[in-house]
Amino acid sequence: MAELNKLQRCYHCGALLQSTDPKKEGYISPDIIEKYPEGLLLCNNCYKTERFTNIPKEASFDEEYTKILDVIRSKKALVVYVVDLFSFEGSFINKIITMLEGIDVLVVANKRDLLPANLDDNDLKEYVSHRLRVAKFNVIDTVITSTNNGGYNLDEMFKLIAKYSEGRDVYFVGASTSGKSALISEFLKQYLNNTSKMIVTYTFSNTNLRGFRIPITNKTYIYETPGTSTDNSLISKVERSVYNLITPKKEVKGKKITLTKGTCLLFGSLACIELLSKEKTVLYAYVSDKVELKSHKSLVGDNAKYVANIFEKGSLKPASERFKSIKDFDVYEFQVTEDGQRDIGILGLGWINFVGNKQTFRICVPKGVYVYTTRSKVKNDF
Ligand SMILES: Nc1nc2c(ncn2[C@@H]2O[C@H](COP(=O)(O)OP(=O)(O)OP(=O)(O)O)[C@@H](O)[C@H]2O)c(=O)[nH]1
Ligand SMILES: [Mg+2]
Repeated sequence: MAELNKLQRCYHCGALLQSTDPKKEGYISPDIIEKYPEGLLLCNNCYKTERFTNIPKEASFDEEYTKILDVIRSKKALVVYVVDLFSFEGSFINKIITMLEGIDVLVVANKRDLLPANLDDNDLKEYVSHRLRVAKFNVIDTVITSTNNGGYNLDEMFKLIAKYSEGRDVYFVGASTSGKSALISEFLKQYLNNTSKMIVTYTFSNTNLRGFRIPITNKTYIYETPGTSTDNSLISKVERSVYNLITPKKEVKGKKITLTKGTCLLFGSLACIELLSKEKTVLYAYVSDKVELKSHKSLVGDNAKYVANIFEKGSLKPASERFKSIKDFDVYEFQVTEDGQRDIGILGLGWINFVGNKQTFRICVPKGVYVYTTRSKVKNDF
């Protein structure tokens, strides 16, 4: 029951949440509180009537893809796991992790150009490897790359693939838009075919899934697999014009902002993070430079109006035609329990970095977009 202290009010009707009397206003089932201790949001009644999706979720998984993973497993192939450093949290799909258990994974952490130039690559490498190992990937090595601006560490990546493939097939796996095709096209620029086989577009057995197959010896190949779903990312939820604005094209520099109790930070007309607790918090926001960042006084107490006022008019850019009314948004509450530098992120949009000090944040995002909190990827001086 102590958990109830965290929950406070239902974000839709504003009733005080309680789990003692189902007939009274603000009732929330105790099992929901136990299941989602990160903090929630809606009384049972609002949950039922509004059908809010209030669970941060991972991307969906295409069952056909298991057929490719089965082959990778049976061959004990080398997996080149491509992750997008800007949208790193989109890289974790439980089913893939489970199916690749015990398989050697070379991690290619791509889009280095989007992170601050002064960041130490070794720290980044350590961060990425650690996170993937904790997720139970069998990481044998990690390389930080970029295909932009003439390429970064691509030769090192090619060397590592040659080193670790050891007569095995190699599969490029990773979320859609992580950069697999871009990396393979860089590979092809320096590739010399010394085999009797051809490069083909290959259809994976018993599937409709296709990708390049490039011979590396007369018996082994590099396979490009289709990207896994990013349907929990903002990039897959907004229209093309908005996608182009939220996807950074160059180095993302942290923008320093101070939040005080009851103020929120707006990310265009797409999301907002509000500080509910009293500790003044300095943060650095990492988003595309096309996303307007603005601090705003919260309209506490009437959430429907609060979100509507901010997003309905779409006055800050970018704004999506698909997300305008309160019903189009999910609202989460995070209570920070860890010390040290933390991130709270909105997948596909960016993240904030701050020092954990038991703050409570309320985060409002387009429905179905994954919101996460982790130890920080890019550290700042506070
Ligand atoms: N900034 C930056 N953008 C990159 C980099 N590599 C790829 N991109 C861009 O990211 C987008 C997706 O790249 P792709 O290579 O098509 O990604 P993919 O993994 O093949 O995606 P799927 O085919 O959907 O699985 C494109 O717009 C690329 O230009 C990089 O190193 N830095
Ligand atoms: Mg591709």
